[in-house]
Amino acid sequence: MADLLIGGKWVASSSGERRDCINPADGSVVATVDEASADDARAAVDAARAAFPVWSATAVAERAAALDSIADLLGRDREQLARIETLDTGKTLAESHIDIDDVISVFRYYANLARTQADRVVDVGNPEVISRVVAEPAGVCVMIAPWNYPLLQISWKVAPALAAGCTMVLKPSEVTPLSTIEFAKLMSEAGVPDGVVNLVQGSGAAVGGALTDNPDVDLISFTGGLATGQKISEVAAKHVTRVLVELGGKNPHIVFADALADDQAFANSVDQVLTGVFLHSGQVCSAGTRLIIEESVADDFVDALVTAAEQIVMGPGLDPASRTGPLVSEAQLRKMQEFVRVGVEEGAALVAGGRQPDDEELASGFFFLPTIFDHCDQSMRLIREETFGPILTVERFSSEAEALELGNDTEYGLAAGVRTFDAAKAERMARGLRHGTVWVNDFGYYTPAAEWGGFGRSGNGRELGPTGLSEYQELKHIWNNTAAPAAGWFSG
Ligand code: TXE
Repeated sequence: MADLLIGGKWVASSSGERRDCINPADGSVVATVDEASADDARAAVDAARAAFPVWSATAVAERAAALDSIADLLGRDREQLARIETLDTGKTLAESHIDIDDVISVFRYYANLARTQADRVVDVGNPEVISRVVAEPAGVCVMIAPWNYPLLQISWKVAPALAAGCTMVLKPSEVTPLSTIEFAKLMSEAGVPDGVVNLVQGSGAAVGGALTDNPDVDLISFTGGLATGQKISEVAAKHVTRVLVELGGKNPHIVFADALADDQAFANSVDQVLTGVFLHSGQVCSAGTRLIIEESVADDFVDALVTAAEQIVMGPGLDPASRTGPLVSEAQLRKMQEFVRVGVEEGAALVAGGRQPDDEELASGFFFLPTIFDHCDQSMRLIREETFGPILTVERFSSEAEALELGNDTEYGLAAGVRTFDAAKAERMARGLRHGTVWVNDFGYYTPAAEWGGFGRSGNGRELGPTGLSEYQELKHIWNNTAAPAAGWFSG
């Protein structure tokens, strides 16, 4: 089977190279796929360029119908896609189902939004002039996705770009390409013309490099690590290519004492702090990795967290008993081990996890126990750097001002949580936190209709919501003078 989609044809890599996809739960090879070359990447951009005049001129109603068809086909293939996502990423099947459902709702949302977009009429003070601002497709887009939410992240880019009339080249993470390959197979069945969506999977340096260092690309949309985002932005600047980057976070979850007023509130807070950080083994850009808790309740709360963290059932994602799966790769496992070493060296108190589980049956997988470090402070690497794994740090505060200062003391600014039943305090905190999403007495939720993105080094631009569509559009002002007199400037 050839796994690269270029100009509507499934082709093998021009270099003949292939790459193994590893099941993180046991280290076995799940599949072997074509590894694109830089030439393949350039050919994919050419194919997207060739398809642009057709797709950009297609009626919006037709484009919206294609998005709805994609949603239908994703619904039909939901089980198969969820299984593939679990085998490739390690996440539990329940999480994969949630991902696929989210992908479907994103396609539905943009199908509907595209249908309701209207030109903006501008009153220029002259009834003879019809002045309109219209949205045109941005052009040929390159979509580069990470490995934690492969299909979900790419869909947040593909759905609005298709709705806008753009053509594109997808590059999933080389670690988890399988669900994106299956997704691309649905394009022609959904009525998307050949060349509109192209797919080249392969390494960041070779394939990603050839896609981004290309003057024929109009827009790059990237989700991944900060260092890679910086590299891509530099390359894009050379060609003045538009760049949208989502680069992760170091997200505070702030708990005030009043949020733990009774047993139920206490239990809910423990549950949400735990879920916020340990879901998908912490490999979530918006994971609540920094617990910032009011001093007076900190000891009791941390004790309860440790007890609950030690009860989390780890196992292969396909086992319905597993509540969390392994890390995505051996590289991420090594990274967690290094962060634990650093945390201990820096003087943080390791109170839970910090190592692989003892269970022999999990020994060949990339499992890492939910880990908690108490008594952390802002000087630590553990607090400042994105760990992107199951590591929770604990800091304490004694005033609202201090809580806000700690919450904002990060170069990132993606998401934050605040727990308090004092409505005025909640509002002050929500407005004061310099993060793209703030959850009050809840954590982790988003909706296709609300913008997602970060302040600071969490990136630029927004995905989802109406802005998620306009990012893939260029605005054009059309001035039509229906009774234009001579300008008279030079002709007297
Ligand atoms: O990501 P990379 P990695 C963070 C997280 C993680 C760290 C590194 O902290 O530990 O990043 O993960 C492609 N030109 N996040 O190394 O390298 C690459 O092939 C063009 C946060 O896996 O950023 C893949 O498709 N593309 C995050 C994508 O970039 C390049 C999700 C992401 O890989 C490239 C994942 C290049 N020069 C990791 N180099 C989030 N924001 O959710 C790599 N790529």
